Amino acid sequence: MSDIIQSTAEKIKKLQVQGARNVAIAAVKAIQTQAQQTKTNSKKQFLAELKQAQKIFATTRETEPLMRNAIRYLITQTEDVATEKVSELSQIVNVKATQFLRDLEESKEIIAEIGARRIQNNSVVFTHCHSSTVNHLFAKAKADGKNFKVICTETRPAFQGRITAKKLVDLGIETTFIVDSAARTFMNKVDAVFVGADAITSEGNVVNKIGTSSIAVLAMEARTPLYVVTELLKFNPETLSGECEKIEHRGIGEVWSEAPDGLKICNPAFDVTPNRYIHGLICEEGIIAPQTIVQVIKPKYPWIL
Ligand code: RUB
Repeated sequence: MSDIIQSTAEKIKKLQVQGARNVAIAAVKAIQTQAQQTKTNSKKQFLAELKQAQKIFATTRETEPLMRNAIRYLITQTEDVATEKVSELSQIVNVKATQFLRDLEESKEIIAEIGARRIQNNSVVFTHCHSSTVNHLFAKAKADGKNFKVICTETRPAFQGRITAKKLVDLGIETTFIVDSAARTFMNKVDAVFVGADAITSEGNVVNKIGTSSIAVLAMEARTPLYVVTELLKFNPETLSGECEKIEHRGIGEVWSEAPDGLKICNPAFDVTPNRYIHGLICEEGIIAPQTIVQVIKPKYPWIL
């Protein structure tokens, strides 16, 4: 197993690489590098090495179907080619990985373009955690000349909201940073909520950073639309056949590093927002009802099902 797989997996586990997109991109790039450096000398060995990497990445962060889909795509594309030559297989991985990353980048641009239209001039929007896709949408709205303010939660326990806040300040967007429990206090002053996604189920329920579902309830109570800003490839195909998306539980030290002995601490990283709380999924195919995810994904990414 090449070092690049181990070291990338470690970075993902430790949140040095954060957010579903960045996690998937890091895993794809690591596999691409491994394929270039491979010392295997048969197709069987080459595929076994890819599958070993797939196994390692699957244990890094459980709730990341974009990463799983990306790796599965690379493996099936490689399995399907007729050649037995390792040099050609390694070239296939290179080409497919490059293409996958380019398509992902293109989706991000399309999503930002569509989503930015839902930010009204002189409005206030709300976000939670750090989603690179949501941030890109905000950057696009700003570049389009929209004047708007953002309210951003700190996002306990790992404070990913600080990443969002720093980036928004750098973009020159007026941002107010609040503790998670202040969300209800501010919701009445908000015109729209934009959050990212880690996973989408076949029913159109969305798994995102812990606290998202509470924010969705607050948004509904305040009649504020909540948009999920996401690439379609965060869909988990296993949910179609009845599997539930697994919710990652992280170390308790993230919550309280010097907790008293005997205290039980629980640290789920994500929660599920049911489709009825979601005004729309802003994805590369447009703004869609979450319940239509399977219909929309089928023609676009038939390989995923
Ligand atoms: C990050 C998180 C983000 C999604 C979407 O959680 O929940 O909202 O991953 O991000 P963590 P992106 O910090 O635990 O990875 O839009 O960048 O894919």
